[in-house]
Amino acid sequence: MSRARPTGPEDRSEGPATYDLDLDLDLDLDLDLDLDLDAQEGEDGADLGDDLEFDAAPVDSHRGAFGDYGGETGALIERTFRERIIIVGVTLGGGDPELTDSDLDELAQLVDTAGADVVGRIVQRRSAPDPATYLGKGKAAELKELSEALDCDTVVFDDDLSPAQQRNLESLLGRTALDRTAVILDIFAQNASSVEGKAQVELAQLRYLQPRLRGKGKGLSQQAGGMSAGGGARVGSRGPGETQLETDRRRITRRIHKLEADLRAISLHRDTQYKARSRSRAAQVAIVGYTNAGKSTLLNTLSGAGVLVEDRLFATLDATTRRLQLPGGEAVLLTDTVGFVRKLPHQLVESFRSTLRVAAEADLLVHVVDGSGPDPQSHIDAVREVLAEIGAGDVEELICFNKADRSDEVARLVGRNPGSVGISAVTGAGVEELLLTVGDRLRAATRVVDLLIPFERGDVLAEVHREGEVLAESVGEGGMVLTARLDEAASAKLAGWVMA
Ligand SMILES: Nc1nc2c(ncn2[C@@H]2O[C@H](COP(=O)(O)OP(=O)(O)OP(=O)(O)O)[C@@H](O)[C@H]2O)c(=O)[nH]1
Ligand SMILES: [Mg+2]
Repeated sequence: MSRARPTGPEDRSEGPATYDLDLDLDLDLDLDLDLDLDAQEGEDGADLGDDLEFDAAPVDSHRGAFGDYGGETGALIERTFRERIIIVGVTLGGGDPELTDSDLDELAQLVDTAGADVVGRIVQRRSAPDPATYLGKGKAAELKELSEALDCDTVVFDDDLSPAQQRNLESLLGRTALDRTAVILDIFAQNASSVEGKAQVELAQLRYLQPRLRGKGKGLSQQAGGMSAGGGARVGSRGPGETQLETDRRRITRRIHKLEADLRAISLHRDTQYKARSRSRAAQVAIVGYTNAGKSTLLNTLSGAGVLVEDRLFATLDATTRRLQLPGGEAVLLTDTVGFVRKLPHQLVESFRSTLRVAAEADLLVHVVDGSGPDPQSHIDAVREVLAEIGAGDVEELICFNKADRSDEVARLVGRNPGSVGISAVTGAGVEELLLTVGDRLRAATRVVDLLIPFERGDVLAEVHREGEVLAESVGEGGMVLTARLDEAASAKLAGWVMA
């Protein structure tokens, strides 16, 4: 099969047509990433729900530290052994139990990616979550029995638990109770490698942690102190609880402010680079999609970018940009982005907002969908939801069904979705057509105009070159005559010079 050759005529003299535009943020930001919140679980007694009478006896059976919000940043999970985990899903209201099941399949994959084993699952149908334990009382008791029978370390709920629910469940079960958000945050923490990525993930974790600081019943706090993954007895001292809690709160708040300031600085730096790139006249194309859809594989196939590709969720956290030449000769800047998932934690969306701006500011989104998966449409919907949340809902979107080498379903999906393309990012099949379509879609979003610029207006001449693609230029009467391809914004700015 033919592979895309991103080498255009202009570039032959300069070698390969791809340029490494990796944003090396060599700012001296003093990010101080080893957060040491050594006593963040202030001892505030077993603060259980008002109407609950749980047996909050100290727990001495469970080994897990998964969810022990330990002092080490990025350490929500115990990794010295594989924790045994029970996952829990609730179908609410008139919801579809099959959907709960497929959500739980995905949660199992997330737990596995985080480095733990799913040993059981429990589902329930309820009209609304129980305010105290999310599950109903009877089902919660069943969960406790199952936890003991399977000797599990941690239970993970597919939906968000409130800090109080989490606390109540832990007291009842004698085990760590977590939610999907915590697992996703944990995976992100494991995968973060750049300064910016680490800061973004840490910020999201702290925002998650902050309302849970008061979180643990007495028994568990003592337990956690003795078993912390990060080592050391963090919660050992029985100091005046409230005071310690206040201190911890303040430290977290300070740290959050510091991270926010650092990220603002990085974002400013990015703005400068973005402006420099805009001047390069190349259209911006962002590759977006569900996690594991094949976005990085596609960027690598197109540009030899060498981006990490793994059969693993959230392998990519940092945006990587490469310049490449479309078959029509025009240059585009192609950016690989972080993958999305159903119920992506809002803390992460918030923290990654600046990275994701690349999608909001793109001229075109190539939305990669795993066409071999069980339910591509639900992935498309989830991605569009996040895109809307980050202000990219209105950007032109080109749906690209991937993994055609693995499933015939891809061809059927393309047939059912006019305007979409089918590819295999691995073999390169269909990639040529994808690039042609990208070129067409970009051209459709621009228009070609003739401009007359007076000789003395060198500034306007420069602006046309900067903002548009000049196709022809000649000397006319009283000025330069230019034929240029302009996007909407540039057309508006230069409207005064357009020839009638
Ligand atoms: N069979 C097949 N596998 C593919 C194809 N494209 C990607 N994959 C595989 O799918 C897995 C995920 O690929 P990535 O490129 O890392 O996916 P991604 O969308 O960047 O994922 P995240 O960065 O985790 O969001 C890897 O195991 C790839 O080898 C394809 O066209 N065919
Ligand atoms: Mg990737």
